[in-house]
Amino acid sequence: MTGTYRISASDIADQNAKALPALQEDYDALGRKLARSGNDIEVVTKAVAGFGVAIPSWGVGTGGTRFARFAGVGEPRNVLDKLEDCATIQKLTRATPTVSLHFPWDKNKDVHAVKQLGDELGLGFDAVNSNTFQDQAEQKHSYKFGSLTHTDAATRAQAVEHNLECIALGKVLGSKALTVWISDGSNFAGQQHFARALERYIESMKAIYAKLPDDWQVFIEHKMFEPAFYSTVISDWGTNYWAATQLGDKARCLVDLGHHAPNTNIEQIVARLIQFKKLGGFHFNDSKYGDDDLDAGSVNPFQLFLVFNELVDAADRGALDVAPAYMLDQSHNVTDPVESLMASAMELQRRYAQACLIDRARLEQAQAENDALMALDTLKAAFNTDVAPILGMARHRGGGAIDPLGVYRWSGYRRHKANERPAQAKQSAGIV
Ligand code: LRH
Ligand code: MN
Repeated sequence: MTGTYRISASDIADQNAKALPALQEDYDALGRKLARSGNDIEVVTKAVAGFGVAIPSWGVGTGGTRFARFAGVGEPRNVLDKLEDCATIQKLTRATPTVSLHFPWDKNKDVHAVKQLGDELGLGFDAVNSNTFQDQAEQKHSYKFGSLTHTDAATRAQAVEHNLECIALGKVLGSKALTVWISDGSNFAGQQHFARALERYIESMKAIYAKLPDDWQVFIEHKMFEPAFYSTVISDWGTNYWAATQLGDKARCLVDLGHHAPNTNIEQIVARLIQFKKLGGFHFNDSKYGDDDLDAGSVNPFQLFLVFNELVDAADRGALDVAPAYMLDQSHNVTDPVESLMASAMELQRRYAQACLIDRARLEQAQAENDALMALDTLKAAFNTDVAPILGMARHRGGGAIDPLGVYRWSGYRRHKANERPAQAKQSAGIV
């Protein structure tokens, strides 16, 4: 797109040249330290270089809550602007090669133009997300009382039709999965019949599943509450798992970390879904209270590390039948979304790299001998290892920035976008 500022490869190379000597020194020192415990730093660096997480298109603009959304400067105006920002995150971190779009938020008059820009920017498209939790202007039937589980058959059919449209858009983009999160539920006891609502859900999902291309998956996303505040139809991993078994092999469970009660043992849910061969993927974020959609690892980094411990353990045991889809799902209300998404992608890499450093023989022995202290100490030894040199070297070798945040701020990217993208008048509320 003419007149669009992009950070250049030579900008990154120039900045890296200054940072490389220190990085190399730290990398060599860490390599010697890890070698003493039998770890080859190059193995972990390669693993990190191969790690990718999808950017949520809806996370690139400033987010908000029901109370307010305080737009920043240079906000993306449409899906094409969003792709430019996603490409900047990938260019600097080399950790986010794909984007997950949300329809109709990312509707564009020509989806082929979206695909073309994605190709030009070297971005792929991960799962597409349907949206039957809001009413669109021209919509015939309202989703106020539900969508795929609505008591009215015409409303359910409309919701099914929307999901089929998302699949059609995804096929053009090269996506291989549809994520279905529905807000269906109730606010009062007695308002909804629990069993009948779930039966209607399965009936609707079967209609969507029947039209899923052979090489696609459908991810079912559970959530404890919000916007429904008494009951939610797909409220927990158990219901999610059962629904996925009712649909078939292409249906798998998506774990959004913020969709559980505080202090839920999410890593155990992950271990179960892996064991039951129904883990489909993740929406990574963090939370302290509800579905806060905060930056991954910003509240409970140890939990994030423990989730990756389950994933690496399963991969080592050959128990991961399908590679899970890694996606971020965050709302950036008070930070520059590009900075938060870069930090979050690198945080995932950090916890993954640390999980790769766990001495699994030592852990297994401690578990066999019920040596609880040694078991935790073995995990903490990896969690407390500063793997920043590994992440920096993986980025540098991949053509990314050794210091993404530093280069991003040095480039004045946001200022350039403020000039290119006139501020949109309306102050609104809501997550996007
Ligand atoms: C629901 C959710 C879902 C998206 C939405 C933006 O809370 O996590 O994944 O559709 O956020
Ligand atoms: Mn989510």
